Amino acid sequence: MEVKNKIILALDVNTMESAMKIAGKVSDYINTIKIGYPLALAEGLESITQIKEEFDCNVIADFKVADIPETNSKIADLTFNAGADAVIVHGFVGNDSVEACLESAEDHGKDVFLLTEMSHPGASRFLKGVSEDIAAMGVEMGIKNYVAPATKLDRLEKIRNIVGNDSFIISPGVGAQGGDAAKTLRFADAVIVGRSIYLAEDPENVVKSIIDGIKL
Ligand code: NUP
Repeated sequence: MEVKNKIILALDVNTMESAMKIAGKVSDYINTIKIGYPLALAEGLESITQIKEEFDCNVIADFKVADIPETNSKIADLTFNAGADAVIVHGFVGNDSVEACLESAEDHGKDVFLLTEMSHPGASRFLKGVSEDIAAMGVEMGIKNYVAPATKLDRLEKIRNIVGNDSFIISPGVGAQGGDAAKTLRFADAVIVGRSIYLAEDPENVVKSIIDGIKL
């Protein structure tokens, strides 16, 4: 996926109105938007279709799909049919569940991002212990797209070493969760930024300053 300025906007707002407004303010700089449960549950899968139509951007559906293979297939099919270019899938559920999403992605000509370790402190309790295995499973399965945390650079680096330089890593946790964009991009290909942009009085300015910080 080609991510303009290496920034993915996490559009975790509750109404289509504010989603459109915020995306509109940064659309000169951002071509990839991540839509997760907040917007999709509030406004339906239509939110994916509408954002894609309005901004002609990449849409990553952050549904952290984590069910049995048969259910995962249905979730992935519905997500891709709504227009998402990629879906984020949990790795801890195992290879058959992930494979179901990969098959759906292949049928639709879309992508899967495999979630390895998460960015919040609580992820250290369970996920940290298995995230390197999850990344290794992804490599065995031929997966090229990964999610790994910007808040734990040592973990991000480890996961980069496992998935290799030809894989594409997107990294959440920059800004509100304390991660730094430039440092994160030493190991990741793009950063995911939500609250620091969509809660800002001037979202465009925040995006511009992230871009300046990355160039340093
Ligand atoms: O490990 C993860 N951490 C994380 O924050 C995996 C994620 N998908 N996310 C998502 O990234 C989270 O749900 C939110 O949409 C975004 C980060 O937003 P913010 O902390 O910049 O507001």
